[in-house]
Amino acid sequence: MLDLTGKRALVTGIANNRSIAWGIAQQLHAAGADLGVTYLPDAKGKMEKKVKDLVEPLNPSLFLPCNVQDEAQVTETFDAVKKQWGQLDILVHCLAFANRDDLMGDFSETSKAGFQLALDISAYSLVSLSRAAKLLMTDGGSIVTLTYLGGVKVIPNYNVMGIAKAALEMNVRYLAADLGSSNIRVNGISAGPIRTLASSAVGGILDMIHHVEDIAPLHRTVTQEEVGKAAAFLCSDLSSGVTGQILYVDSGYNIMGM
Ligand code: 0WE
Repeated sequence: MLDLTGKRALVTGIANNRSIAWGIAQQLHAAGADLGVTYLPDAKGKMEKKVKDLVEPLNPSLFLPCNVQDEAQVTETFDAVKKQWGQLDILVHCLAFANRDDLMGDFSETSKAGFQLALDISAYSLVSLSRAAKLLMTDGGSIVTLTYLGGVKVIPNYNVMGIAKAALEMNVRYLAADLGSSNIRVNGISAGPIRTLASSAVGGILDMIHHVEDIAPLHRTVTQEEVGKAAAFLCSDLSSGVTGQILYVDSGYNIMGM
């Protein structure tokens, strides 16, 4: 059985009740994990209130602001984890951002600043969080991130995020190789398109969902719960021999050529 009792899990990237990170947090909680939750702080504290109310039923032991663009906030987050738990078993990375203008139109128009922003938040952040997590994963651990097919194949308008996801997927492999000797596993889940805050801001997401329903072997989209269950597997001892992998949770869409 999948049992995460006594495991301490830090979950990033919950923005609202449609977040894939929320689906993952619920599954980790259901499996018995003790949760820490980070949120993206904003000037008015709206996100803090929203996420705090959402996660309250999961009784998180930690609720921390963490903007990964600010290295000091990453340090403070893991200082707080160390103080509360002493060690960490699970890190869930569900962070991505690109400027909206860079998720439409000509890819060749992507600015250096937009490129760097997308790569910083969506790819480099896995390196900085993993480096900090490693120091606390003294009994080994599991790190899971979220990726998308657009990092492997060209998806119209995904543009700079595709480059960021390609970098993220290589981060998974290099981090897995680096941290394996500490018995820390690093894996990615490549989720099919789901309606979330991030994807709803994208033009044509409904058309993409209908395309998946037509083409994918399961003829439907996946849910946050299904991604959460796969994440719980990758976080648990059931996947003890699995590292450096990208697990597709996409109704099988990625296998199709036509
Ligand atoms: O990784 C993503 C979305 C990531 C994302 C979304 C936004 C929207 C709002 C990153 N940055 C931003 N910035 C914003 O201002 N997905 C896998 C969902 C997604 O996004 C797409 C997709 C799909 C699928 C963008 C274009 C085409 C398809």
